[in-house]
Amino acid sequence: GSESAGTYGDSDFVVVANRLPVDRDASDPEQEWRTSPGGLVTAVAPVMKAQEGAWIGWTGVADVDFEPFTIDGMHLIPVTLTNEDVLRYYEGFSNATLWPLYHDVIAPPEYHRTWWEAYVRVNERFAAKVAEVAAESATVWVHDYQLQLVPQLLRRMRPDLRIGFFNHIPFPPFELFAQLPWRDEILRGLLGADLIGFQRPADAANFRRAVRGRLGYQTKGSTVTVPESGDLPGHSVRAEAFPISIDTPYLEELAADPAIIERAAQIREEVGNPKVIMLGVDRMDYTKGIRHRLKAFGELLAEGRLNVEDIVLIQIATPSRERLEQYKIIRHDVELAVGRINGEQADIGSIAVHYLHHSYPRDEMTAFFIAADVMLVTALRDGMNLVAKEYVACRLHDDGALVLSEFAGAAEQLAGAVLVNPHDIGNLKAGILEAVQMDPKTRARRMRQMRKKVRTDTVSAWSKRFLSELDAIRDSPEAVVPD
Ligand code: ADQ
Repeated sequence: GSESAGTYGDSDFVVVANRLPVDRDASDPEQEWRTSPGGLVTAVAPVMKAQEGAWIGWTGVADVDFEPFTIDGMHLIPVTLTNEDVLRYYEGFSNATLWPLYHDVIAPPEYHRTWWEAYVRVNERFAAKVAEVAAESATVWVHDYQLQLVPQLLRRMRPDLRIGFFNHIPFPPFELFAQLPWRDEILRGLLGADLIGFQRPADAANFRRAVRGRLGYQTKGSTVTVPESGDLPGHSVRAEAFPISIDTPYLEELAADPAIIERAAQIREEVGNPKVIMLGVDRMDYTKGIRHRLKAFGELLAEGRLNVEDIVLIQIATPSRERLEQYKIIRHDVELAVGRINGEQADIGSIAVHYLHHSYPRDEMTAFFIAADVMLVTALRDGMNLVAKEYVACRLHDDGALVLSEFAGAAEQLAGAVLVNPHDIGNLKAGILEAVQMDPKTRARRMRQMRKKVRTDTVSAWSKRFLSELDAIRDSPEAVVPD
């Protein structure tokens, strides 16, 4: 903390994300908080605990003000969202405008001025909270597409801060991004950061191209030069790839736990001890390619190329964004497809698709990963996809095969996977068959290669690399404070 500036806060490290890493335990009469699952949480929680910093975000409960609290060694600072904010900023602009636009317009993005106004208002509220709690020259790490205006807002209020931004989802090609009525404001918002991280080099390149094309700023390599404007001095911003990863040592520990291994054997028994268990684990989202996966599997069964007595598919789909129309549609389509396949292909005692629309604790999820001979990750577009990496981390005996979409960021990292184009059902079917029939030696070689990757590139290596690059960019932040 700082002694010289009484208006500054105490936190030297601040994480800012739409959601705090907690959920209300509805079954608990005391209404306690518990740590919640999810990509971003899985990625950042270990870092937060190690740093003893502050995390600013929404609790998930609308219209209620909460006091800051501490859980699992993390200092959490709630930002309040009203019901209207949730509808317009979160479900609207974040998840019905930006999410589909940034995922190749798989679903049509909706553009509404009232949603944009709410997005601006909520981003301002987050930025003001950061400005209040951050110590002088603190490091602030802003996460994801819901908060793209925070870097610039923060730079105006607190030019002493080191600001990093990480985008967890893809950054779209310029021709798609250019649809956004507020494209320039979003680019300027992000450029308030000192370092902007993306999942893939292609995402960083898309961003820099949009900056050149829309704002006319110069870029050289990964560096963007932002000229001075009004009362804001010019500065440079680095935009480059930092592919996110997982807590591999922790998952390996779980995968070696005798109770979890026993549970995996039990799952195998319970689904009828088939020759092959295939697994899908996704949020119920139209970007994940669940329908395409089911179509391919259904056709393989119908054509007799796979036999329902030998193989089952376990499809776990976590409930997600359930009030949005596009999410009601995908759930309906998935459930229709599962019902069809089971109706046409299954028999008493041999179900084809076990469909589970729940969230599971990490232990149970690990047991599923251990039980699965073939993992199906068939996203139509995905920033990274942590599930692919989690499956690999849990295969301690170098067995099992991964079918992986070339449109997931993970495809550039997991060279041992069977890569597929999920839009091409023929190709997807061929990939599934290849994985099912792959001989054990080939499986072992390919899995070993992928395991090596997730053992080196852990989530802690990821955050260390991001934060040390951020440190290096502004090692003397005092120099930029205007007099
Ligand atoms: P997501 O779209 O949520 O993340 P993903 O990367 O697969 O996608 O992360 C999902 C996480 O939730 C995984 O850790 C998974 O194990 C867990 N999970 C999924 N279903 C579950 C269930 N039923 N029960 C319990 N846990 C479940 C976003 C981006 C991704 C990017 C991450 C991290 O869309 O592309 O990889 O952020 O940056």
